[in-house]
Amino acid sequence: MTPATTSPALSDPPLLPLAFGDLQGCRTPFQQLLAKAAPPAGTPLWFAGDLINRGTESLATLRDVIALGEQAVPVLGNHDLHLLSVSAGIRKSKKGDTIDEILAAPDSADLLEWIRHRPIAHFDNGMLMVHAGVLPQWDVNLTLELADELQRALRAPNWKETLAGLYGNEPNRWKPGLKGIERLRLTCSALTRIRFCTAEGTMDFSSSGGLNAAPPGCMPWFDVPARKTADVTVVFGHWAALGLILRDNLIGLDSGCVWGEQLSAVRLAQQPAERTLTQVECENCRAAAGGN
Ligand SMILES: [Mn+2]
Repeated sequence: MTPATTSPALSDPPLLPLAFGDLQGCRTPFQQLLAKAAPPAGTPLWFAGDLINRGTESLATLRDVIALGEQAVPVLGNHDLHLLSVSAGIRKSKKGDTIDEILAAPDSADLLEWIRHRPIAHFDNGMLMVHAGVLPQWDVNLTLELADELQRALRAPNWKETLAGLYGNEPNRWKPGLKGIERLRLTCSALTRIRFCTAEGTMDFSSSGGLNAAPPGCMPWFDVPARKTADVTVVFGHWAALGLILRDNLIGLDSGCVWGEQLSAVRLAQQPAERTLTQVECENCRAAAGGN
């Protein structure tokens, strides 16, 4: 006879993160989506980058995310880096940008400091989040190592010099021997800008369209055969023209909120069947005509 057992006080399972697509300053859809998804208190809220720009409420959106404290886990996107570059005098503001209100805020320096110290990649429980994508030769460990190099460079005293050196399309292909600013630029291009590349992982930035707009010889970065991050689930944003994409090992979250489409959030269960999608429609959140 087995001794009677009382159920041990099982600790509650860890809360599954809820991952959001690119907010881009669309505060009302964000608040609506958060209310609709109604995650349990303390749920980690992941953000796939580009918290700000193009939408009408960049400053308030940024403040909302910062107010979440450690509950918020954002990675840096190209628009977030663009804001830092404009603030540092490295780049000029573009038509359609909605970052002036952040730059003009009384606590602008604190806001920019917070952005500059966000990670470039985040990995937990088999989920790898980056803003745009990864190169096929990179496994999770190498991706995190390269992201760490880049985020440390952006936190160093000479961060402006680094940031100024991150712009440009070359090198467009990974080589283990890459060093210095070229290595950082390649890392930044892949993690925050990539959409299409060749089977060999050579990035092509000429198209921001959907699957039917691949440059000759190119495919989406995630469809490269034998991609070394295929053994985890990659969570990303950035590619509004692609729209929401849900595969067992791939979660593309930019469903074009700022373009009047939807804002999406996915509960990041390990088992694909247990993942849940919540969406809200987005209207009138884009500030003015501008590029992507
Ligand atoms: Mn982006």
